[in-house]
Amino acid sequence: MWHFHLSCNLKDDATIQHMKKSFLQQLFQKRTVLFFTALVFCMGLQAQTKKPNIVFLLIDDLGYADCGFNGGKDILTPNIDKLAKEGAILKNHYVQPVCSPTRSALMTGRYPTQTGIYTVITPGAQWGLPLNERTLANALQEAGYSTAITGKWHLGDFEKAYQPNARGFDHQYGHFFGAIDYFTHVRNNQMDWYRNGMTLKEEGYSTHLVAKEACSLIEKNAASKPLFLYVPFNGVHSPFQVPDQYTQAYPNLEGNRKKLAGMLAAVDEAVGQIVASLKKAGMLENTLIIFSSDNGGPPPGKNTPLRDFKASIYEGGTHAAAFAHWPGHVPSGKTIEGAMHIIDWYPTLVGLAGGSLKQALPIDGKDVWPMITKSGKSPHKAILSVSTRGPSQAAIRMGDWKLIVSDANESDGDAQKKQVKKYEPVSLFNLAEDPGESKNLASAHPERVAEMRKELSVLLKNAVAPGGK
Ligand SMILES: [Ca+2]
Repeated sequence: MWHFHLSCNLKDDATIQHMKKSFLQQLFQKRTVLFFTALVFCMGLQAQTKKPNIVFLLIDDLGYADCGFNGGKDILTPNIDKLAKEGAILKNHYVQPVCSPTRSALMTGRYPTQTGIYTVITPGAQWGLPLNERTLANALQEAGYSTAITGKWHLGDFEKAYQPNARGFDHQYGHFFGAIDYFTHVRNNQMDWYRNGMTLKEEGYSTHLVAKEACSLIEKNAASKPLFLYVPFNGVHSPFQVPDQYTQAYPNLEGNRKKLAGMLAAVDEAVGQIVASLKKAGMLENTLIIFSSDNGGPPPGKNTPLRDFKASIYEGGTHAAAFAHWPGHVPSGKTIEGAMHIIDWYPTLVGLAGGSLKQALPIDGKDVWPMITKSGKSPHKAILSVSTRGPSQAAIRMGDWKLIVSDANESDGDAQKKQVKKYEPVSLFNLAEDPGESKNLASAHPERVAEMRKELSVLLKNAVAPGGK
């Protein structure tokens, strides 16, 4: 101001008025710029601290190589592929070899060795996810989320206390077991279709119904609490059933492969509808979408180049097609090579939700957010895969190496029963050079085998007995 007055003495009135005006304009502009800069900064902070919605799409029995984004050639999955391309492909995302153990691992952040869920919980079973387990839905509910499951639970239903509404879900819709009839929703002559634990008689193809409920929950939830929506589709699990319109695009495929193509096309359409609902509700920009299979595909699913199928602890059983999508947060168009397990989502999602990880039971999973958004490096020294037979048949991955120790020639519930002497007592593979696990290098690397066996025995120490026994 002082300099302004001094210089003004040398000017005529018009010039002085102009300079005054110009100075005030500049001052106003600077203040305006400062104000908006501060506003944008505050909005940025608010955006950073705003809790993301979480939509977890779990596909049942999807083959590793059946979607276009992961090498599939003969089935059209445009909606899934678009999301994968916009997000980051999780190239080494491990799951358990069958349904219930993967679901319990996701829900608890703990390996089957801790929960006792090594194998499938069958209809009428008098057991389920132990009631002392805290679920991902419990943790997110405590963090202020509204929580919903639309699809397959598969963690026990024999008492209300085991059903989703008692395990942290505000809303439940869908079925409690696997392999339901897609049209009648019956399994073993019993209706397996519920809303909030009450049996429902509904017309419709289950993939359509699961998507419709998911979309309706998204649209009702808009501008309300942050949402955790768990969508475990029963597609593309057998029985191979789909409305004819979905198979018409596949004149070159035959039999169950053709049906599977149609079933996956219906799931792809459903994923597109869910994304469209998130967009319509104005939620897409603040939603983390995770996509994974619950285990490798059984035939006629394809797991190329991985060895074997569902129910196996070879990669074809436990290595899932997966990606994460969140605009501006998950890097777009990237492939993350670091290895992770589905147990990792528990601490990762609870962390993103600002929830508490303080709990009585120890968590095996690790926060993979730094890996996904920055380093690409796995936080794990070792990742465990346990067979449906329990700890006597297990695998461990450390870096590029995988060790399998087995007490039997086959896995239980083997999807490729004709194979005999499938497992040797000890096998070692280099997955970087041999992703198809064709060359057992155990005898050539005795020291590595000893080191990995030691690590495996640490992970299997104190393994609990199988549930239901
Ligand atoms: Ca499955």
